[in-house]
Amino acid sequence: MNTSIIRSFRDKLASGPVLGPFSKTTDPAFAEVLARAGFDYVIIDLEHGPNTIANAHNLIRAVELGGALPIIRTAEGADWQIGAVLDGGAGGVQVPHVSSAAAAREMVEHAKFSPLGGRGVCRYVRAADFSMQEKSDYLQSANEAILVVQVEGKEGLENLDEIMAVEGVDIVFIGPYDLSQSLGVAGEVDHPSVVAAVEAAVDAGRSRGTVVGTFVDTIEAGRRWAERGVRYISYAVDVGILANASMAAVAEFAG
Ligand code: 3PY
Ligand code: MG
Repeated sequence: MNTSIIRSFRDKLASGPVLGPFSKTTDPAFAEVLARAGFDYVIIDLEHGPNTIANAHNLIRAVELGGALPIIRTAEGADWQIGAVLDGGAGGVQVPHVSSAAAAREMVEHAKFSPLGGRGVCRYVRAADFSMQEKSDYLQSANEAILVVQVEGKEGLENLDEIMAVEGVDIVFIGPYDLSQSLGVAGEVDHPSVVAAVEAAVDAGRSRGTVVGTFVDTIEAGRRWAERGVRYISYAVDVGILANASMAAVAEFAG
């Protein structure tokens, strides 16, 4: 775990916006490219995509090497992955499908050491420099890792205020795709009901002082949401960025 990257990320997040892609590739070279390109963070995705805990540890190393914050999105219902990736040195975890304050509190319990939570303690892990870090320093600084909870369904929206109030949650991320499905307009992330839900979350975040995040497929949408007050912008997915650049090259060559 690289505390200086976490601290500079927190500093930038305080005024925002921060920008980062999801990554579904398995080769650390791709994760390193994203980080070196200047994104503030990279989300290594264990919810969708082929990555495992073992190669997530190497992807975390690669993102750190490129100077960005490595965040891992855990798979739905796989709360055990939270401690496993933090042990690997993740600078943050992002948990999908959180729909109540009780569920958000449970994630804090998994992600934080005492007094904030009850994360399983082991210092023979990469995050503690394999036991070379001073014990109390490790147990304290480990709690600086970022916790993002994804609210992406009707029930979560109903409980948004209570979820935002949970101590230990740094960012409440609205997942527009799952939300669009939950609102009966699957895939229509620009549908007025989805847009209104994200706007309401931004307003709730502003009045509570909670950072709100969301996903966008385009930079244009990212700028729009940033202007509206979203401070954690997740822009696209590495394979999609590669697909767009590849198709554009083919089209340009064809003339
Ligand atoms: C969603 O939109 O549902 C996400 O989880 C982010 O892409
Ligand atoms: Mg989702």
